This record gives sequence, C-alpha cells and structure tokens, in this order.
Amino acid sequence: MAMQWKDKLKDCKIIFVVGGPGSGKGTQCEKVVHKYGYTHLSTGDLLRAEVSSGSERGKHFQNIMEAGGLVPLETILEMLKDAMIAKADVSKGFLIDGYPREVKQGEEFEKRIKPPTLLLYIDAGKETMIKRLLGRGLTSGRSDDNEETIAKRLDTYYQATEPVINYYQPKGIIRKINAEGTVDEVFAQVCAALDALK
Ligand code: B4P
Repeated sequence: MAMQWKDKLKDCKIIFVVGGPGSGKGTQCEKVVHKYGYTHLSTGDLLRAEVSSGSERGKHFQNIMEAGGLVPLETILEMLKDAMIAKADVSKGFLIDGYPREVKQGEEFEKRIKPPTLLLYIDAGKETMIKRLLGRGLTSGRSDDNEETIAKRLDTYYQATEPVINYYQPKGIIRKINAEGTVDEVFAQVCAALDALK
C-alpha cells in the first residue's frame, strides 16, 4: 500500500516555501496557485482547520500557536502526508507553505515522502514582518497576530527555521526572494524561480 501513494508522487514537484511569520508566504502561494495550478498546502491552515473543528487535538494546537511555538513534528508531518495523498492523483506539484520550520522537519519529509525540488526562501526584515502581522491582526481575528505572540514567533523563526536555509544551501535548491517589495514585485521574482523549473 505504502508504495502506491509514493509512486503517484514520483513525478510531482515539491516546492517548500520558507520564510518568517508575515513574510508573505501565504500571499504568494495564493498567486502561484492561480497562475501555475500547483496544490497549495499550508501547515498553518491545516492546523487552524483542526483548531476550528473544536477537537481536543485542536485545543492543544491552539495553545502552542498562541505561544508562538512549533507543533510537534510527527503530528504536522502526518497531516501533511494525508493531505498530499488525498491529492496525489490530480496534482502536478505541491507548494508546501510554512514547512519545514525546523531542520528535523525537512529531514523527515525527505525520508518519508521525497526530497524537495525547490525551496523558495521568502526573505523579509524583522520590522517589515512585524508591521504586516500587526496590520493583519486588525482584521484577521487570528489569536497569534498580537504583539506578544509575534515576538515569540519571530524568536522561533530565528532559532529554529533559519537553520533550515543553511541545511538546504549545499543542496543547491534554494531561490531567495526579496520580500520587502509590493506583492506584485515579490511575485515577479517567484515566477522567475518557478519558470526556471520547467
Ligand atoms: P502560518 O500560518 O504559516 O503563519 P504566517 O507565518 O504568519 O504566515 P505568512 O508568511 O503566510 O503570512 P501572509 O502571507 O499571510 O503559521 C502560524 C503558526 O502555526 C506558527 O506560528 C506555528 O505555531 C504553527 N505552524 C505552522 N506551520 C508549522 C510547522 N510546519 N511546524 C510546526 N508548527 C507550525 O502575510 C502576512 C500579512 O502581510 C498579510 O496581511 C498580507 O496581506 C501582508 N503582506 C503579504 N505580502 C505583502 C507585501 N509584499 N507587501 C505588503 N503586505 C504584504
């Protein structure tokens, strides 16, 4: 059985989208889906869906997210794998948004699913990220878009997620995107990186 879904993913492109909180990962992924038709899987969205279901597991996730921490690897990888299997028949490629958030997440994904084709590194400065998240917090209703949680999310990013970039650097699959500009300026760079894949 295990072979079946792995076989289906054999020719699929796997694109990791990595960047700090509020760097614009989700914003860019939405645009990529429209233009390129890849399947967008955001680990943040998967977790928020579980939180809104009201399950015990969801309550646990909510606590972690409000503390700006990382949900345990096993849980997140299983959710991601299930979501990929569900789309394996119809997808030509996956945009894995917000993953890996620590080196171990990347290593385990490669072992259990497959290595990524490309890593889009959405790079914005700390001030920019804070400004955007506070802006989103005015209307998003997201319980993690407040000053205190944002500070913790940034700490988690610099400690746990930035090393992911160093880990993939020697593999030569990183395309660094300057995410300081407007959504369209950023998207132009994302398109250049994706067009180079074909
Ligand atoms: P995420 O849902 O991934 O949240 P994010 O990092 O805040 O989002 P993103 O970068 O996508 O920002 P967006 O485009 O919306 O994670 C939330 C939490 O879930 C984490 O803190 C963690 O606890 C948990 N989690 C998620 N994945 C996990 C994993 N793999 N392992 C463990 N735990 C995990 O942009 C933000 C704002 O900026 C928006 O308002 C947008 O309109 C604006 N914006 C975007 N681009 C802009 C631009 N170019 N110019 C101006 N504004 C822009």
